[in-house]
Amino acid sequence: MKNILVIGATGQIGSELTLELRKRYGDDHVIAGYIPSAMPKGELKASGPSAIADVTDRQSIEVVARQFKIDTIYNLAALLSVVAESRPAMAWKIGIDGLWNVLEVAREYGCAVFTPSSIGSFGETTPHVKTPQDTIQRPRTMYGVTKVTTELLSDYYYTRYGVDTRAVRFPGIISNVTPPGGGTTDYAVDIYYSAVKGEKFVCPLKPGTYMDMMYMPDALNAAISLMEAAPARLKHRNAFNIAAMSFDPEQIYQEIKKHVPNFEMAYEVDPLKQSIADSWPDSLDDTCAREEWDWKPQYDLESMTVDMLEKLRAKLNK
Ligand code: VAH
Repeated sequence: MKNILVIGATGQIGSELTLELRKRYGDDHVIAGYIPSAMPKGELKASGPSAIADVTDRQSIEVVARQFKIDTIYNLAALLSVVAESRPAMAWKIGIDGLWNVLEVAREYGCAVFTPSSIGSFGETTPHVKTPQDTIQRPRTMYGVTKVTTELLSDYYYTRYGVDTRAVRFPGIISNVTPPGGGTTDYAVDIYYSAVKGEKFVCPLKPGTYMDMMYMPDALNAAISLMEAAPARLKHRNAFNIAAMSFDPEQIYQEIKKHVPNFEMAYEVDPLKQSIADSWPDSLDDTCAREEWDWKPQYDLESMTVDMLEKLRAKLNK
């Protein structure tokens, strides 16, 4: 039976991942790791155990690993791309000094580790369309620098010490539960909230800005399926390209308008977000994930939009 620690369990991915892992492995087998400034609340708090696990404090992770006999760590502690540009030192401290602590504890206690990378690990010189699994990665954002370093350090711990590290390169993730915080792709979540509230949406990215996106249920399934995959099949480890859909602001706007005919959108380009988005791929080639661990998304823009609007209407009507 697995005993799992989710570091960053109160974040956008962590909060839903923790609940999904509890469904699959049992509430008591999944520890919600948190920091005092972001305590678990609601269902996350009520559905299972939680403990302080500050990725920048190695001892706090070690105590949890020992106390709960942890054998798998999902490390989701990170600053996202826009915030990381304003706090580069903190982004490195959490992303890399934190990762070092996680990998050292994993080495000592025999834990498998999932630390996601991102399409943000690619840069201007990466082929933008159908970005290959193995290609140039020269990002110019601090977020991207931490994600490429995450991939290299995680692979190092696998090849040098045999630590079972695995990861995916997440695209922009769209969720109806926990709002995103400080990302370039946040617009693709905010637009649904504006539509449901009957507000005009002001888009920070210009038309034609294509990025890979994914609905949260697919993102959670990718992380868990990869960690359950037979190790012998994996030719890659850190990190797999995964893809579900690629769209620009105009396409997601038109898809929502099918359900909210009077929905309006205007453009007010945010230069930092635009420059980051322009440096990222338009679409990824995820053949390796499909071949090595049977990755397959369930949602596309049409089905995600139906579900997002339905879930947000229900949530906002409560
Ligand atoms: C961001 N949502 O925008 C995150 C993610 C690929 C996008 O890394 O920074």
